[in-house]
Amino acid sequence: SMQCVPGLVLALSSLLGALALLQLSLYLRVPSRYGKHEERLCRPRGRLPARCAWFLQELPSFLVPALLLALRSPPRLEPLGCRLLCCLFCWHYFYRSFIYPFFTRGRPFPLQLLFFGTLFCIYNGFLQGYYLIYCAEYPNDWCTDIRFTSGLLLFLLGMGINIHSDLLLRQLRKPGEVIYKIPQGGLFTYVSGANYFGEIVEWFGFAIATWSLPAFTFAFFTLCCIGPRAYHHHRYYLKTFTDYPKSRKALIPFVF
Ligand code: NDX
Repeated sequence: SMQCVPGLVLALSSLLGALALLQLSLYLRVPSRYGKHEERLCRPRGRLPARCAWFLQELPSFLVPALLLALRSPPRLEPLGCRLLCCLFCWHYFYRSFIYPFFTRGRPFPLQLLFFGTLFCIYNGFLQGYYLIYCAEYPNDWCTDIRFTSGLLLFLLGMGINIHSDLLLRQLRKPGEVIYKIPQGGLFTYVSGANYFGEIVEWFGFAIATWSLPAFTFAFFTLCCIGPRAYHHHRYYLKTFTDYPKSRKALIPFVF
């Protein structure tokens, strides 16, 4: 049966960190080509409806850690912290693969990015799940540690902001519509990338709660992946809408 190989965790985390830097260098200047940044010329054959694409792409990040948690023998019952943290991760990806896609009104998603996105979700789902189920060691009172409690609070706050902002974006369109409007309400009052801000807070909260290399590396990856995207969304809005609110920032309220 599977065991903890610390070198594997280190290697997979390092590669994830390297991918994060690669993303940063790729996407600071040009945005990743999906949603509002997709080239208009793209052939419709190279795309899948947003609903299927987000479901397929995000599902492995739910399934892989859930299976690792369920199938570990002997089952890991102690400490409670490990299972709780693994469940938090699965909970987010349950939302992202079973609830978010069902309601999305997004444009069809490019197959090529879907392929890489799926690979990424398998990779990261394995890394986070494997670490928490097979490697992590927490004292039995981890659930009352300030890192666990403050991290959990940030995670929940970020998830709340993320889900609320996803909802506000969705309500900008009637079913079947594919136009872009100025997002209003919630944290969109302050930033163009409110959903991204929530997601970043969420994963840094998760990193603090797990206090682990894989989770901090994933939070950093998220920052490098959707941070630049928030900046490109912001520029797109400024270019497209002359009446775009001048005080709104790209990603971090009042700052940037
Ligand atoms: N999926 C994370 N990299 C990504 C897919 C793309 O979960 O090759 C990472 C995730 C993947 C990426 C994933 C990993 C890296 C990849 C990348 C593609 C290339 C890259 C594979 C897996 C890569 C290397 C080099 C390392 C190999 O029509 P539409 O779609 O624009 O409609 C949108 C709508 N909307 C509006 N409607 C009306 N008016 C407006 N003004 C509107 N603005 C937006 O709202 C959508 O239907 C919806 C949301 O749009 P948008 O653009 O704000 O968010 P989106 O980027 O689609 O993300 C959706 C949610 C969001 O909550 C975000 O936080 C979360 O997913 N997310 C997204 C990306 C990554 C991620 C989280 C993470 O890293 N944790």
